[in-house]
Amino acid sequence: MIGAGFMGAAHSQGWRVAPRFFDLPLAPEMSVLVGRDAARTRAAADTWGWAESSTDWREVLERDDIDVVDIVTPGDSHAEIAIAALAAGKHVLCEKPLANTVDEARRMAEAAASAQRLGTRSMVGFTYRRLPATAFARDLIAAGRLGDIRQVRAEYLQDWLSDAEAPLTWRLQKDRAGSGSLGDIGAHAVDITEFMTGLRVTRVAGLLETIVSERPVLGSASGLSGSAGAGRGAVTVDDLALFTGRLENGALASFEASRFRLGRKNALRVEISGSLGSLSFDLESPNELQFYDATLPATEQGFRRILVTEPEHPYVGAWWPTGHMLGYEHGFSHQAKDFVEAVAADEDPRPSFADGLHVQEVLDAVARSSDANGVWTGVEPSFAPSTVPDRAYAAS
Ligand code: SOE
Repeated sequence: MIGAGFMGAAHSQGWRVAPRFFDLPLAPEMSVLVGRDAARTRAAADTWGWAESSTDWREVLERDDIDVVDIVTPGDSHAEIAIAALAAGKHVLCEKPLANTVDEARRMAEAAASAQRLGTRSMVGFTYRRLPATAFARDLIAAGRLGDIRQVRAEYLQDWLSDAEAPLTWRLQKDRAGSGSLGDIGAHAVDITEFMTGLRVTRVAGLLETIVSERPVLGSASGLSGSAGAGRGAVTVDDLALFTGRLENGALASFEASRFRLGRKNALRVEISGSLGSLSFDLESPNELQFYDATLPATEQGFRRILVTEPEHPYVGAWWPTGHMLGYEHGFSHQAKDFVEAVAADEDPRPSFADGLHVQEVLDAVARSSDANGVWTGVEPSFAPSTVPDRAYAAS
């Protein structure tokens, strides 16, 4: 695994736990954790369960005993590491968003397509697809329970930047993170919409806004690029992304990504309305799905809360007895499980790098729309080796 920050901890949990709950066809061995600082990486490796640590990812890619590379670094290094790892014949799991630019993402998707011909697999870490409730929502929609999809509202709301004195970090620097709320959390809103509905976003119109343009710099510990010393530094990404999307069936979707919605801590919310019913999900209540079934008699209609905690629900059977809750970290175990199973079965896991490229193209179209004062902008497909709708791929 390359990268030793917050996502490193989350992915480590996934790799460590998945084989203990799921009967996997291959046993993942947590070999090497790679980070920039030798002492901190060694300590993280010990805490998270990696056998070795290193500060040189290139050297690690040369090793014959490494089969899988998990990339959890900031977006500015995804392309270089992923392309090198695929060229070295390693299966690659890469954190979202796939890259910082469409160009990088396209090169990654091309590398993945070449590697795929040699049996080397790759996948993007849109982990929220792998919660029981979101996977079950996808199943209900694929089974036609909502009828024709007519409207979607998808938002990802956090508030950790509301304090104008919160420090500048790499997530607020365009050269490191690519974009702000748009790529960090808006990418999830786009992916979960496409995953649940099986419909792609084809056009967008939106606006990006930077609400606090300068923040305190905390010195060398900040992980900032360039020569940012102490003092204040510029925020070079969006804080708020608001956009409308046209789905491929003609339905409209509204999207919001903000890290300034005070009180909303991690609210990835999706509400999908069709001709036969509606579904609503909120990550702040991750085990629940609200389902409105308009085929019931008018006297019995109403949103009902489905607790997605039964062994019959996706992924749940491997965990606790009926009715016991799962949380944020379980998505990472499910991600590790699905990835290992796909590798063992010689299949391409989803979301593929081509899927990740498509999300990048949506983000890019939103940025272009915003630059043009919110005009409708086409999502330009630059490369499409894998266009199989997700529901055709039995990920759960
Ligand atoms: C930070 O905003 C962050 O950790 C994102 O980077 C993740 O993708 C999201 O799952 C939670 O919030």
